[in-house]
Amino acid sequence: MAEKRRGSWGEGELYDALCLLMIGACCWIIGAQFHAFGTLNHFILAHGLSDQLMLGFFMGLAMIVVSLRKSLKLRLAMRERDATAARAEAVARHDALTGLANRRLFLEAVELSRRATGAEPSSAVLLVDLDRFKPVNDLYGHAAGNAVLCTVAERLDGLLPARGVAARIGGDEFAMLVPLEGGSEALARLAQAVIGSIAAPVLWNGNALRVGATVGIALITGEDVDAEVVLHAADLAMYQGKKDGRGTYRVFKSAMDVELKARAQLESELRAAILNGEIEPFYQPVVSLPEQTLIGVEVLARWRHPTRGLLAPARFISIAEETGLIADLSYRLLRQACIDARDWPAHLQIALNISPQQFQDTWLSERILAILTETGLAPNRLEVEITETALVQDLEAARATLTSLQNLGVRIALDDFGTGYSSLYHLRELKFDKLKIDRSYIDTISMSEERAKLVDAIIKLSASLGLVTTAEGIETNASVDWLATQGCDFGQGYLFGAPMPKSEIDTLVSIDPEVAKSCLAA
Ligand code: G
Ligand code: G
Ligand code: MN
Repeated sequence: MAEKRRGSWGEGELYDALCLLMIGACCWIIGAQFHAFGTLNHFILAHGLSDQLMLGFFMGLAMIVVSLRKSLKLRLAMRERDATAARAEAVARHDALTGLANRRLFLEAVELSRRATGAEPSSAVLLVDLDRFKPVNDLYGHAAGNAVLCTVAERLDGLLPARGVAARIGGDEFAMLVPLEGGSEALARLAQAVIGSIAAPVLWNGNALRVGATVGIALITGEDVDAEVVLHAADLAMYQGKKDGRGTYRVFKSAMDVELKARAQLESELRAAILNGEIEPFYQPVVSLPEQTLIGVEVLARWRHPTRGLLAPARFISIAEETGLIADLSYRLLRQACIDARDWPAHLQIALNISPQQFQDTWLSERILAILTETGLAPNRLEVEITETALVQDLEAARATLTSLQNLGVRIALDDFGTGYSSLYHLRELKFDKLKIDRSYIDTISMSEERAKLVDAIIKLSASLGLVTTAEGIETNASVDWLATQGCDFGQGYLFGAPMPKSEIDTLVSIDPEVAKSCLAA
């Protein structure tokens, strides 16, 4: 299309040409009027030039100017087109925000490197995933997030060895392609330097923004099928690093692939299991102290897997959390627990564990209320257990969610107390109803005087804030007696009963309280 147009007259060009021809003709008329051609005839030429010839000469001159102009314009247009194409190409292969290579260009570079590699790896890919980037974006806004990304890009670029490529391959995901010149030690040093440099705060509008990085490394070998495979391997290694506690680096090992496939399998099974009702509530007795009478239960998820048997939450809760299935799982569990609890004496309470992800949902209390209304369970029979991880993201949002739940009459327990990192801070800032002392403290009461003093201090602290206290993981008569003496209000643990299915807890609640007490202690 463009080729065809180049040779023919464009719009306006014909008009330009006619104008120039007119100007040529005018020059001739003026020249003839003033006898300018006579002088020319006299000096240059022996024979007289006819007027017609002079007219032809001026018209021809005009035509030459026309075609010169046209070719000049064409050349300019072509140059501009090439520049635009080059610019478009650069844009398509670079990240607009940071100016680093984008995923496409990076994959091309990895592919080139892979093809040039023999049996021994000669280069490596470092996948750099930012930790805690989302809170920066959420708390300070996108401009702050962008500032962090640009700074990270600069720092990576600064660490890049000669002939390396740095790229931004996703929202908060960066990658480096580096030659393996200094061996695995140099690679480890580079990974460490990347983690260290990204951990340094980014100054933005007077704020020190802090993110971290987890690095996954994959060596490029000739055996890799293509660049995507290399990147996937680095991704698996990075994922392992996140699991091992962030701010670290891991080098890909083929075992990771096996583990990840097993996890993907479990994930798809879990999806179906939730829909099929394979996740069922187990109930662990909670007793009052010092009477040791049953006052309620904690709801604990169990997966009745068709082939693998009864699975503990440690096997599937984290998967449910990472895949967003946790809310569905949890609400189904709550609905079942509410239905089960309707058969029990009305003073028995149920305690439900809520994940940090669910706590981010601003409709949490509405959803819980809907289930209570639907099943007819009184809100004051429900207790929600949250861990401190649920509170660190956004304190104001947490406060609003806590308050709206408490306004329904639902009580809030702070679970696993003593394992978080800012327990006192959250106790001061937010209003809870109960504090559950983590099992690890109760285990060690009998070990030393210091441990006992610590548990005693937690009980006193809780009382002074107007909260009641539950001790988790009670296994011996000695610890229950000691806890009761210190003023601990409630107890939970194998001494009173392990988590059990509905049929067993039904039996326990249906018998006479005094008999039940001896059953619990047995
Ligand atoms: O029952 P067990 O001790 O294996 O439970 C281990 C952990 O799993 C407990 O600390 C508990 O907090 C968690 N857990 C059990 N059920 C649920 C649930 O329904 N939702 C969430 N978020 N966590 C649960
Ligand atoms: O963190 P959370 O309170 O949700 O943990 C409860 C879990 O602790 C239950 O799933 C149960 O398997 C486990 N548990 C309950 N009682 C005891 C106990 O007495 N000793 C030990 N070791 N674990 C217990
Ligand atoms: Mn709990």
